[in-house]
Amino acid sequence: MTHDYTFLDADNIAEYLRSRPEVQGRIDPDRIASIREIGDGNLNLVFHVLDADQRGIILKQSLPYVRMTGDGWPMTPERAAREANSLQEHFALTPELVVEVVVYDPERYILVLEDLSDHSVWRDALNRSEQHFDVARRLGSYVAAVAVGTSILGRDRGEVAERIAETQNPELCTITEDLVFTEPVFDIGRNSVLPENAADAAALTADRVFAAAMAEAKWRFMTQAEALIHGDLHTGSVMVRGASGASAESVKVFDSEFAFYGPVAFDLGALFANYSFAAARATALGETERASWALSLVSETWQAFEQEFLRLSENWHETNLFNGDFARARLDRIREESFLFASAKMARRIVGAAKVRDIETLEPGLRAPAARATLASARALAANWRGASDIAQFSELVSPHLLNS
Ligand code: SR1
Ligand code: MG
Repeated sequence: MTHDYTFLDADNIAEYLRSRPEVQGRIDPDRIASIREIGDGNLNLVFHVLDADQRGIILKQSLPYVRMTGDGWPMTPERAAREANSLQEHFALTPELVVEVVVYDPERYILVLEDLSDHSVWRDALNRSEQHFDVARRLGSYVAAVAVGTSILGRDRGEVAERIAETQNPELCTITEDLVFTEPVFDIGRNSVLPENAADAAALTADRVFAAAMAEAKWRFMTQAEALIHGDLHTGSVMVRGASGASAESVKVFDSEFAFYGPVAFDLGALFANYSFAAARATALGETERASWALSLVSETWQAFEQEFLRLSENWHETNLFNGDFARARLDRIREESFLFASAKMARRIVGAAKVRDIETLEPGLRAPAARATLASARALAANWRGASDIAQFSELVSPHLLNS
């Protein structure tokens, strides 16, 4: 396959930086000391570049295919524009919680990002059994800021109409529609589980309640253009800085190439599912207290989301019809949808094509029970998401599976 733009590599990065005046003052392209490829996601190239004064920068480039599978799965590199655009909009709303885009290069699909190499990917920190406090709270307020600040609740309706048109992201949304909603129910040949989990996967496939829930989730994902959501807000899309056992010094959301105008609850559900993976892993490793802590993050994020959403509702765009009662009714709907989307996100990471290291790096004797517990949790949420009126119900539904009692 031929491509009409040059991919970044260690031999051409200095020259590239020299060609970008926007990076002057942030890094010296004539004194590059190190270049490391640090991309560990499913899609892109990511480089960390340091100069001789230890000043750094991140370069992220979209490939015209899915990195996870190679060039047999073509994918629009325009996703980099979606990411740059959404990061900039989210940064304007909550600069302390979103990575800064230094410059976006639409010809080579490159984002130059602030250097966060003193941070860890939160998933990696969790997988090292670390505990960074107050991250979940800050993520709840980030989701609320986006929910209001990019929607007709916080912006002029004409501007929102323009943004909905500008931020269409059908190729990436199709990945989600296939991998997250359809394929956990209908395997098209990309699914896999350990032999020990074959019966669990078969039970999921046979579960008509789960299938009906995934149909509803997919429909809502495809039709509810509420806000410019992140679209892939798992713990691998969050960086944290600071010592384990203390409040995080810094929390930064990144990697929003799946952003589009969609349901706010999709981002919350992604977080809740990933907290559940952390709990399943901790339980597998015998870390009982840490497992409970991981699951408690669901309430921490939700309460912060709710509090910030209600605070913003006092002064949002229209407070006549969209009054306090309306805000609370929205929260009721978002809560139950977050359970629904969490169910989808949990099942897809166990049976589907793109898995998570939380579970995958457990040795098979521990992995199979953790995967089984996660699937059972996904099915419990799918059977009970409607009318979920209290965030504590999330834990009540999944604790019997994810925690050792
Ligand atoms: C082909 S991309 C697979 C997955 O990686 C991303 O993180 C998204 O979750 C996507 O579904
Ligand atoms: Mg990603």
